Amino acid sequence: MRQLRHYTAGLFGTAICLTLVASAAAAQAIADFPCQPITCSTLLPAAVADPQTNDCAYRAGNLWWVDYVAGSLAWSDRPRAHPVTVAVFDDGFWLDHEELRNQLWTNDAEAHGKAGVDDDGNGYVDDVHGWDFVDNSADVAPKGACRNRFSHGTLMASLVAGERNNHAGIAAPGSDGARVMALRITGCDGTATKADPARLVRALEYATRMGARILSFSAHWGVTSEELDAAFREIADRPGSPVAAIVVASVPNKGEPTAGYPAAYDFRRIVRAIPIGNDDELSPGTSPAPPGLNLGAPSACVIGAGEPPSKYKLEQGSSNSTAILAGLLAGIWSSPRYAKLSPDEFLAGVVQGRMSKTERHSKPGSRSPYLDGVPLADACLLATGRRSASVCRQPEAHREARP
Ligand SMILES: [Ca+2]
Ligand SMILES: [Ca+2]
Ligand SMILES: [Ca+2]
Repeated sequence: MRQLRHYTAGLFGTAICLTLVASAAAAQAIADFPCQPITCSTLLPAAVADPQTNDCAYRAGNLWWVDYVAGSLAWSDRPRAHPVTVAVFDDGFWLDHEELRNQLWTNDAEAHGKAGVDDDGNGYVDDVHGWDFVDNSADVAPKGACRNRFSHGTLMASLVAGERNNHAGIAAPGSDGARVMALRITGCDGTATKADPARLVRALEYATRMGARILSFSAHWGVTSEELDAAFREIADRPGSPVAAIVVASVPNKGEPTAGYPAAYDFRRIVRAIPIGNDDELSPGTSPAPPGLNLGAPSACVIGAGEPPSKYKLEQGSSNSTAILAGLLAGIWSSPRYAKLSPDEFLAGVVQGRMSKTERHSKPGSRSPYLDGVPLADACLLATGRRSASVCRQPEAHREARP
């Protein structure tokens, strides 16, 4: 059995180096294992008797990371009127993977426009589902060594919004409430492509202009620039900003001395993903993070999309925590109860006011019916500033779900 507990790759350079979880060569993505019980998924009970959810990984009890954050409570019986667009800043992703093809943010003007024409006049030609800021192209597919192979961004997008009830694979917390925008800002994972700060600024501007309300960074970097700082400040800090959004930033867990950017920004609208292993413990080697909205989310023994169109991969690392958290927040924020809240209102009233102060009460596998965002008290998320998993470390306390 592979030991899958805590891991993320980390690399800081003197230039901005985007670092993604290195994994491409570690294991070949295969199609059917999500449907077979996997022994690392033992924190929570195995089988899930849930006739309303047909995804085999969920039914096989392999989605501990969904139950751990009570992700099923972010699901909905009815289509969400206002899904939350989650911009996935990564190495691109495979739009045609079975977990993603119905979960994409779409630029309607381009989708119904003319090829070769910038139909919405936003400066990007044929940007239907996002943009490749590395090669300045509408083709957001992973490239280079990731061509037709596993890509980090594909896995991340699936953990944000992997489609529920498609008779396949996983069911992500953001399945019903999140739509993913593909922003390719770095090359294939493991290559730590040096990124141009100006490129990141352009990608940030694009994301917010096109309506992304959550920006997910399963990447971190060591050096920034004034322009990049200013762009993040406008999005994630300034009160009343017209481009206000929530940034979800990974806190690395490979012993890096600092969390890196964007987690290092002390901005009001940044939520940091703290990696929790499937032993219910804080991932060893997790970097120190500034106080603020630091929320624990699963990092290890996580299954997500692999090679297109229908393969899957088992992965580990704080990248996973970030994407899971981004999808969870989108799933909750998009519910009718909260959809009209501003980013600041949502963070103060829901994330800080409720999610970060409660502990898990649900008996795994016995979730409440879909309640469009409530009760959030079931979410096993960590209190602000508490960088331990203590509130979740009660395996004997899998109490009955409250009425
Ligand atoms: Ca356009
Ligand atoms: Ca066009
Ligand atoms: Ca699925």
